Amino acid sequence: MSMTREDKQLEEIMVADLMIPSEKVAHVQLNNPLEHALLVLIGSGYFAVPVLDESNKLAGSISKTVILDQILGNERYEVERLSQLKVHEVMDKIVSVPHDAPLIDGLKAVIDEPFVCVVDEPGYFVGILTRRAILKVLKREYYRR
Ligand code: 4BW
Repeated sequence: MSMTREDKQLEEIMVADLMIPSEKVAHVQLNNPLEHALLVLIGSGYFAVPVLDESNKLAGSISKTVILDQILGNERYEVERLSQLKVHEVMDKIVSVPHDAPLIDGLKAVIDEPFVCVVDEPGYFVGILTRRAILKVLKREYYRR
């Protein structure tokens, strides 16, 4: 009989056990205009989302703040820049964790960031690990012990 996530001890939980799989993660592509990225961010309600290349490898992340900074001119928002600039020109670098890393590696990564991207061995994006997912496991452990 296979062990469910709930049966596992904290030390046995892997990043892949807790991640949101890639098909459920809102994301954008390197060559998308900022206009598209802003629509995805507003439509999804998230503050920041991962950026992927054409082969689904992780390239970075983009946030509402970065986009607004880019279009802020001296006297007005230069909204025309939303169609002129591409995501790869303004995105942030991002850290990632391997899918088979232990939970503690994911926990360390989400101390400073709200989520961390999860990659497989060749570097393909497979999902994200959020603060929320980690905090839920820690809460369960708190009451179990
Ligand atoms: O649309 C939402 N649905 C739910 N259930 N919760 C949401 C939603 N939007 C925000 N939240 C909550 C979550 O608790 O607010 C927190 C901060 O959101 P954020 O950062 O600033 O947009 C959320 O915390 P979290 O689940 O630990 O997620 C941390 C960050 O991970 C989010 C967002 O940048 C990213 N993220 C989470 N789920 C995602 C995602 N990015 C893309 N696709 C997803 N499915």
